[in-house]
Amino acid sequence: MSQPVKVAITGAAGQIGYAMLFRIASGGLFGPDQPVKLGLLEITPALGALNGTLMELDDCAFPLLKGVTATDNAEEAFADADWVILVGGMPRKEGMDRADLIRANGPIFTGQGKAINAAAPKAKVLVVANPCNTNCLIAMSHAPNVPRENWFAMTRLDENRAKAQLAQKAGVGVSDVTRMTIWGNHSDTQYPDYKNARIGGKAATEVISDHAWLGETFIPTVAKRGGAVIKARGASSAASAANAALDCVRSCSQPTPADDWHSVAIFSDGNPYGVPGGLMYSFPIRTGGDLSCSIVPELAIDDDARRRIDASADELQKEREVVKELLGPAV
Ligand code: NAX
Repeated sequence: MSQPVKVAITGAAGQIGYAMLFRIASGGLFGPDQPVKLGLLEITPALGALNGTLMELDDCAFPLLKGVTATDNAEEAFADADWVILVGGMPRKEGMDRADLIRANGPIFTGQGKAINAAAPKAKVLVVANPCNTNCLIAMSHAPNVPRENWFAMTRLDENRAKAQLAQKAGVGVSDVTRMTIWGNHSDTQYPDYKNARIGGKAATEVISDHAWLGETFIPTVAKRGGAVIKARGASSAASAANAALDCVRSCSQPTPADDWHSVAIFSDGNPYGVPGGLMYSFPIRTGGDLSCSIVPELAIDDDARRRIDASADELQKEREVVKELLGPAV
């Protein structure tokens, strides 16, 4: 058996953490032959709850799980991690707008960026905690030793939601939907790009003849799906978010199948689509044979798409402005 892969997770006692840990420990992330170690970070008051989760991990007797560290010390949790998944944060409370949430959560990512820089400079990092694009920018800015290519913010849940909507509308299985891009921010301004998506190898716009649905219903359904789940379930999307995080890490850790791509936010400097630099922006991404991620170039962008791509970039620039005092030297 190979050496264990270490995955560090923050907010490990939260809803998404709970939905994620057991799947990673059972081989659901790296496969049935890859041992894993976990580094779990929580705030001090949540360590008791995290201890209960540890007891359950013990009680699963997972053969692949070769060690768990549970702590309120970030450097200890991150030490020598191969992947760090930043899930922990403060949820939006009643009366808080997006800027309040950004200001409340920003400082967490200053400290965690520094801790990754010190304890796990070779790690790849996926930020899930919202606002995930801007939190990722803050953490990255405090980690000059960690290559910029190693930083990702999650839009995979949006991609998966978009694929499911298109598949249901077309009456096909989700694996028939490929080339699904989420452009921009993990927020209502995201652009789920059905115009470049394919269904069974054909343009989605050819397979789905109801263009009014594509233009008017599909995009807001995907963008507002999180709110719809909260309304129906009385709690936020935890299992599907955990699943998306695993999908995202996997897609960034293995070559992308020919003729497809995946969506994840990366640092926007030098992108081929005219998105301003200095942002964590979601693009169509292919992971190459050397496991580096690159933006799929030369996709058709019409005026409507351009407007949407720019609107999401504008929102991210405003978020960057809100946190400018929290940004470190690495951006
Ligand atoms: P929970 O409130 O259940 O869990 C968050 C956990 O983070 C708590 O256990 C809390 O103690 C811990 N925490 C708080 N501050 C911390 C710190 N400084 N260090 C370590 N841990 C800390 O939320 P949950 O439902 O698990 O959601 C977690 C985050 O994911 C939220 O920010 C949420 O908005 C975000 N989401 C992101 C999604 C995405 O697609 N990018 C979708 C799902 C989700 O909304």
